[in-house]
Amino acid sequence: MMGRDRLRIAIQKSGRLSAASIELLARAGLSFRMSRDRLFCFGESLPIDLLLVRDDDIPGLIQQGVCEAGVVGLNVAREHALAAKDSAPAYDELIDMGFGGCRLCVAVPQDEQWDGPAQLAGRRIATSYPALLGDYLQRQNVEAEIVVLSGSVEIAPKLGTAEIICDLVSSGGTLQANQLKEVAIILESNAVLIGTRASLADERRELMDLLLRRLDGVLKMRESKLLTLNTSRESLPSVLKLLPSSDPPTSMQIAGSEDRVVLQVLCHQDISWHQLEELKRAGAGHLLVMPVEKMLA
Ligand code: PRT
Ligand code: ZN
Repeated sequence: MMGRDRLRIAIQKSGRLSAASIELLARAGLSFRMSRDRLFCFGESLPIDLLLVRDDDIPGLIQQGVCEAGVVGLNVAREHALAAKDSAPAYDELIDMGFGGCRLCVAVPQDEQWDGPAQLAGRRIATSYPALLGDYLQRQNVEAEIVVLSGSVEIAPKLGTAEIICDLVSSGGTLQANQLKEVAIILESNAVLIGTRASLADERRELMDLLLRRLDGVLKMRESKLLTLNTSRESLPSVLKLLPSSDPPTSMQIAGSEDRVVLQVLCHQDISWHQLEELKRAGAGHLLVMPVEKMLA
C-alpha cells in the first residue's frame, strides 16, 4: 500500500459516543473543518482527519485500511474481534477513553428466580452481541439458543422472540421498564480507541504516537488533583514522605513567616481521606484538594 502522510480516525457520526469523542480529541489539541456532506472532517491543527460513520462499521474500516484508528465501545471492539476468530485481530485496544460506560448483561424476567448460568441451558436468548454471548455461554459450559436482533432487544420477551436477553445496560431503566432484571455481567465497557499502531511504517506511525501521548496526557489530567498544604520546616521531612504522588512538589515560603512553607503537588489519582488524616498527623495544615479540570475551566 502507498504510504500516506495523514492519519484517519473513524468516530461515530451520531450517537452516544459522538460528542465525547470530538471533545476529547479537541482537548488533545486537534481541530477540524467539517466537509459539506458531514462525513469527513479535515484536520487543521494536525494532519489527522476524521471519518464520521456508524460505530459498527469502524472495526471493518480499520481492517480494510480505510482508517488507522477509531473510537468504539469496548463491546463493539470485542464483538468484532471474537466474530473474526480465525483471523488475527486487525487492531489493538490502544486507550480507554473514560466515557460511554455501560455493561453487557444477561437479563431474565423479574419474577424468575436466578440460581446461576446453568439456568440458561436450552433457553432462547436475544442479543445484538452473538459472539460475546456465545463466548460467555461456552465459558460457562452452557448450551442455549442465541437469537440475533439488531436493535430493541429489550422488547424480545414481549414479542415472544426469546424470554431472556443479553443487552447493554447503563442506568438499568430500560430493563426495569420491560419487567426484566440483570443477573450476570458479560463485559464492562467504556469507549476505547482502537487502531493499527504496530503495522504503520510511514509518517502515520509518528502521528499515531503523538495522538496517543496527547490523549494519555488529557486523560491523566482529567483525574488529576492539586494538593496544597502548609507545614512547619520541622515537620517537612515527614510530610514529604507521605505525599500521595510521585511527582516532585513545589514549595513556597509563606511571606512574613520564617518557619512555615506551602507545598503543592499534582496527584494523578484519588487522594483518600485516610491519606489526608495521616498528613495532618504528621503536621500538615490547611489541606486543600482541587480537581485540575475545575481549575482550568
Ligand atoms: O448509529 P450507530 O450504529 O452508530 O449507533 P448505535 O445505535 O449502535 O449506538 P449507540 O449510540 O446507542 O451506542 C454507542 C455505544 O455507546 C455502545 O456501543 C456502547 O458502547 C455505549 N453505550 C453506553 C450504550 C449505552 N451506554 C446504553 N445504555 N449503548 C447502548 N445503550 C442502550 C442499551 O442498548 C439499551 O437499549 O440503552 C439502553 C439501556 O440503557 P439504560 O440506561 O436504560 O440501562
Ligand atoms: Zn451501532
